[in-house]
Amino acid sequence: FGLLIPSSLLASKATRLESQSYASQTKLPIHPRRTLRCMITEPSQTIDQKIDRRSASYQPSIWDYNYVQSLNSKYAGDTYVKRAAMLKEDVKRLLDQVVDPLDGLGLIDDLQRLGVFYHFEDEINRILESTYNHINEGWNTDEDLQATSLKFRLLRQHGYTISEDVFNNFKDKIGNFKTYLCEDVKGLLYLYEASYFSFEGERILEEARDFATKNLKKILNRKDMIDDEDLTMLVSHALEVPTHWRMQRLEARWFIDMYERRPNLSPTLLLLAKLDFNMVQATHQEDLKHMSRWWNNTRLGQKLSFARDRLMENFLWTVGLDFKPQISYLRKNITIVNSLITIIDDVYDVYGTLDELQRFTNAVERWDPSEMEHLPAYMKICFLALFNSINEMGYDTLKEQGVHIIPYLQKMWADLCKSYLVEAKWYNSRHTPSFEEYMNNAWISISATVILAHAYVLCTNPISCEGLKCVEKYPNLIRCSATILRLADDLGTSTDEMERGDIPKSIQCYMHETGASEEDARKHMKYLIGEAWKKMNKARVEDGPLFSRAFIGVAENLARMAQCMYQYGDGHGAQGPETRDRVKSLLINPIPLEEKA
Ligand code: LA6
Ligand code: MN
Ligand code: MN
Ligand code: MN
Ligand code: MN
Repeated sequence: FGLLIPSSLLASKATRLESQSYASQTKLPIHPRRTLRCMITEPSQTIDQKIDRRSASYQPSIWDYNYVQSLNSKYAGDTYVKRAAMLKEDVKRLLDQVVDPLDGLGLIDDLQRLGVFYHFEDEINRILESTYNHINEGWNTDEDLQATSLKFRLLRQHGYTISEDVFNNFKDKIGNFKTYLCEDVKGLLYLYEASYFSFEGERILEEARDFATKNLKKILNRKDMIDDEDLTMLVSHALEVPTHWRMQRLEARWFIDMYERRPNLSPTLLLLAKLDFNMVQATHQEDLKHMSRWWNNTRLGQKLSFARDRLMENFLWTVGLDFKPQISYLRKNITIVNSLITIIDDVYDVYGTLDELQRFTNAVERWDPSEMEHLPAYMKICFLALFNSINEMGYDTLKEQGVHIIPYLQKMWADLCKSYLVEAKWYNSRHTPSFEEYMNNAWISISATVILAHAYVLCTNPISCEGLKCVEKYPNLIRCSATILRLADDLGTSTDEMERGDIPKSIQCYMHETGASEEDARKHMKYLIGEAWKKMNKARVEDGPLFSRAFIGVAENLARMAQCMYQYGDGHGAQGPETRDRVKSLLINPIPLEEKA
């Protein structure tokens, strides 16, 4: 079977084949092995009745199709484009007028948190460049903790080389942070945020994080030390999750409200942030509506009633991966990838028998639709949806760039299915792996490798052979992102998974191996997430030359989105109030704006 045929063609070819053999049944001798019955999809009940299958009792989607289609933001289209362009010019002027470099860095920090930084990349780079050049002439040792921390954080974030030694200025003779700093709330807050940019083994930043965390917690508990309500909110928000780990769009939505409370705010910047948020949201709504029609058309939601019907959540992940309006193409395709992952994961974890799963894995490894004859009806539709969707993405890339990526994407899916099968075998043999044995498989079975491989080809032009080879070897950037997704998912979902019947996950394997309590095991997983972040901080600099900034951002954002989705439990599957509210504030409700005529 040719691999380069777009799915529209494949689909019609398949139906034609089927109807031809159906019509020929009476006239021609049937091939002895390939009987007609294999070609016709059997009603699924005939198999279901015989086999005792697990159920995850997933609820139907709470997001009504017609409701999603009715979303209609007034910020769509060109109406507000001129207005926003004028505001952007005003903000550029603000950036150009900056005299004190520290003011410039403060402004960059605000632009990032407000979610409008992507309009000012040149201006931001210029300010950072000049800050960096100044540093090389010698660090100003009179600078306070807030200034040093901000400088350090922004420079590291943007890939400049800067040593943790800059914080030595704040230590006394025996190497402790100076006592007066314990009451410098802003300094501690900025030190805390900076410490999350550390690499493995950086002792000073490790101490800095402990020192800042401990003292900020103390301050929050003592009302006499902090009478500024806004600062209190900023501190408790940071202690909950540091900015570096937060999903950008949610952070923007939260920070716009915080910024509005600031006494010396720039009204221009505030207005731009609100308007831009609403305009970006309008683009997201269009993407969402498009993908909701796609999902509805596949009818996978109805046909695989045992699986999670979670188009909205699958789309929300993609907003976390990259929110920028111009990359709808990536969001749409990754929504397809996520939807396929979500149902195929349920096939392996919940519904399929070991024998069926073996066959499905085999079909994906061979990437051959003729293997479908060995699959039960529910798997046929699953396989063909996967096969057609991935081939169609491959066709697009071939069309646009002349690069043939299907074998490479197919390998990622085969690796994923093989890792799913390993878990299914463990389940069937009641095997409890060691923590290491579990993780060696689980960082693949969480599907980050598949998501990121697709993201790589979707956001890279031109795609290079070296780049593809590098992704295929799963560099640290991808490994760390995958590890964080796995551990965060286990923290959020394993309680339910144990209840419905699943293999022991990271927490349970660790408890089994070490005798730790569940509480301690969970603490350990959170610690490992922190360590993976440190590795990723390094990887994004080291893998930098091979990958675009856009792709590095997606890999980091996948980790952020994982920590967001599983912050309060299973935000992906369970449809709890947190995800619902997040969907509403990010995708449904615009920020109220008082309009001037
Ligand atoms: C989580 O389900 C799930 F579906 C994923 C594959 C995680 C991320 C997926 C995206 C972005 P579950 P398991 C679609 O907790 O079985 O069932 O690996 O995953 O623990
Ligand atoms: Mn699962
Ligand atoms: Mn699974
Ligand atoms: Mn065969
Ligand atoms: Mn899980």
